[in-house]
Amino acid sequence: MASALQNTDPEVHELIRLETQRQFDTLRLIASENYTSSAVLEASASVLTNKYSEGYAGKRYYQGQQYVDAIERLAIERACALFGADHANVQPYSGSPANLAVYFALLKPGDKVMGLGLDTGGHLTHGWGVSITGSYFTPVRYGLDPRTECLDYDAIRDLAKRERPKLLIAGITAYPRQLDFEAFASIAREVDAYLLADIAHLAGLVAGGAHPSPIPHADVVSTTTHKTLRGPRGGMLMCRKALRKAIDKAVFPGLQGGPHNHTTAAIAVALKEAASDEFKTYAHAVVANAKVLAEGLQAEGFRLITGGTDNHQIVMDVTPRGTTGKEFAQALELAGIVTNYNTVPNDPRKPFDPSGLRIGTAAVTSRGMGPDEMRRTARWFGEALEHRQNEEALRRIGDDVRALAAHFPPPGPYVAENTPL
Ligand code: DSN
Repeated sequence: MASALQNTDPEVHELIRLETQRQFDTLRLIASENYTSSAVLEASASVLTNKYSEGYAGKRYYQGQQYVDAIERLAIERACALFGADHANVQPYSGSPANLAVYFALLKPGDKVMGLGLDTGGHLTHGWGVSITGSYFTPVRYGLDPRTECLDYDAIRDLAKRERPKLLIAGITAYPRQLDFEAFASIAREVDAYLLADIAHLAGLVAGGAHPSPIPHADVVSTTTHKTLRGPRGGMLMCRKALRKAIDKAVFPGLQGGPHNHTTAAIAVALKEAASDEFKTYAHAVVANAKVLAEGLQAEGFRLITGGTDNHQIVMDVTPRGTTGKEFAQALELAGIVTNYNTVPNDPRKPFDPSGLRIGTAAVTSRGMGPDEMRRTARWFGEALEHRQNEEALRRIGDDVRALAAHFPPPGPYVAENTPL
């Protein structure tokens, strides 16, 4: 029987069907992507999308909140319990608005913010020039040790003492090593700055005990909910009790209107899932898979930034192999392996055609893939490099990738016989 969507809008239905198939057939190695559970998707696609709820539980500007209040309270309680936080705000629409709310809560325009440069693995909202955070505030950027390509906490401390930022940000989008939140906190204390830990990439690893937690160290923690945490597209802030009012006020009414209640419900479900023993096993498997994949890629002759990984990410410079990030990412996609091209530290090339690739193991681990599949994947990278200008050979690799993927159905509305929806 045709679905409501199929009847109303066969065009959109067909595009979603094709995307579902693509997600099933390919190895999704984009470090910020994942597969949510069917339960998360169900909450996200619920009638909660029909409700307006400006305000917070118990203090809304619209009537009819008895169930929405309960849902938002559940999400907050689960976030606080899972991460050990004093307070959580689950309303930010995503990671960028969450970070902007922190700026609005703690800073005045023009104040100094110090974060990792986008070109060395930070985020746009950590004070990069094209972002509002780099134009309405005064950015100071720390980088990486040129020799190890790792964070150099002594250099960060020296810079912070010279520049005296009001906000220090510990956060990454393309950096394959653990963050030392304790070291960041001691630097922030020394210069009397607030510490924001942006764990958008790391939240699932933190929740599952596969990465140290920033909670005892940071004044505010921001995150998205859809990367390693495996929830819906959304954002979340956690903070010390003393900042609760300022953070809540900055999210609403400071920056946003009505919260997306369907997303809040889906976040609540994801947080329940993330509190399970199964999720702890998952988080550790994500890191273990990244390490095996990194070793395999090195065996294939690829140069990895920092020489390896201890989170879910691998960043590699492919220019020593005679290609560029963009050319290789396009070749890999023909071979059924989906990544994103990325700058490498001190990249002489432009961001739209950089020297590197960023890959991550959160999504393939959600499919139940393990070390054997990671070793196989590393060999496919080597084969795709060799045949990068041979579309037919790349598509043949794609057939093998699809055959492997069929044995690992992801969570969500996919079925093993490869006929989703
Ligand atoms: N776009 C996200 C990522 O891919 O890391 C960060 O916002």
